[in-house]
Amino acid sequence: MGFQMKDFSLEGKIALITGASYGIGMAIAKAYAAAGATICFNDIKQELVDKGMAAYEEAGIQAHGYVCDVTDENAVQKLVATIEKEVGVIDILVNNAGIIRRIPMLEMTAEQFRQVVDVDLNAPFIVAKAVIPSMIKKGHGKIINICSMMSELGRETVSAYAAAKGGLKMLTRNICSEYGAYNIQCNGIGPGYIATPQTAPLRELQPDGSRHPFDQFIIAKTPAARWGETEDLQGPAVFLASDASNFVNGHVLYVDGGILAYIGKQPG
Ligand code: NAP
Ligand code: GCO
Repeated sequence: MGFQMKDFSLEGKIALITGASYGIGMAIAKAYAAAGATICFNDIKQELVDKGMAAYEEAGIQAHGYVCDVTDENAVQKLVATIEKEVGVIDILVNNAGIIRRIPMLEMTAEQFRQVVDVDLNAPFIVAKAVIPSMIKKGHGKIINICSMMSELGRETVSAYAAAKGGLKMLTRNICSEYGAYNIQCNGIGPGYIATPQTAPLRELQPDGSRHPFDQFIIAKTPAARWGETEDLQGPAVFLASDASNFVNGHVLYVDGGILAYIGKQPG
């Protein structure tokens, strides 16, 4: 059977998007709901889950929200068991929850480094490990890891984040290698610089009203000449969750307005 538009549909699918009470996770969840999926999400605090639930309701989406720290393996196992009981087996997992700490490496403590790696790398392992057994039984599954420009590039102050997101790219390839034979596709999305609260400090206006130097730097570095919006990630996320991408596995899809393709503005 050749291509049909319904290959992009997520009708009847159950998706878990971690840390999706705002930002990139919520934009992806809204796109999945529009494509027909049932949305489950978690966040680390009750206030965030409440805020997320209210936003989904306002958008006409009946989401299932749970409090769960993705670094706590017991809590994650319980979360997945609860979703299976209350909603059904998870067809699509998006490992979105993440943190960043912008501290020069020589000033960063080993504990701070570990915290970032714990949320951005260990947690995707923990959540994927919790959902894969039921995906194997069901005969299919999609795992999408939210990577970063820092899966490929380094920069001052983000050593832990870059180490974790680079590791997440390799975890993506390894899950593909280990479970591809069970019809599980594990891919990554590498967002470019996206306007969310996580990047707000990099976009703050200066006391004289001018744009933050980092903001100007990103505009100059991006062929699209703008920051990304969370909506820019919606189409790629639906594609990677849908049957249209069933032979795409172990890939990181960079959604970056062209940053990784560009050497940078020539002088003069
Ligand atoms: P974000 O500020 O990174 O937040 C994601 C959500 O995860 C927040 O609600 C956060 O709660 C939650 N979270 C943090 N630790 C958690 C834990 N242990 N358990 C459960 N939830 C936890 O938002 P974002 O900018 O939308 O980023 C989403 C993902 O995209 C992250 O993985 C990020 O690294 C990645 N990313 C972002 C950009 C960008 O430009 N914004 C670019 C590339 C990749 P709190 O609010 O309490 O922290
Ligand atoms: C930073 C940023 C980034 C982005 C993103 C890029 O301080 O450089 O926060 O790391 O958020 O992950 O893809």
